Amino acid sequence: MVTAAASPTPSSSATATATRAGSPQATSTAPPVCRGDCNDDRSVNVGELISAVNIALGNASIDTCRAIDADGNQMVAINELIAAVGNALNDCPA
Ligand SMILES: [Ca+2]
Ligand SMILES: [Ca+2]
Repeated sequence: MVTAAASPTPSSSATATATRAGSPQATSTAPPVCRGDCNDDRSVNVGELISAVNIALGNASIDTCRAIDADGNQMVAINELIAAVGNALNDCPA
């Protein structure tokens, strides 16, 4: 009597633990967000305005300039562009 107890069980114990660390929120002591200031240097330059326009047109990802998105809806509206232009012409809010 042959007892075929050959059970090739591939022990696939690959536990993929994807821990998502790090919140995208800034520190609580940060000054007010300077609308359109993509690189967070407290000023809005022409390049950042162009980035904002490109996002508004759908030619660039919102990830290229999160600072332009005031309401966080992943899109750039006219009022957000105007705010960025205002910060470019004047100074960022302290
Ligand atoms: Ca800037
Ligand atoms: Ca928006």
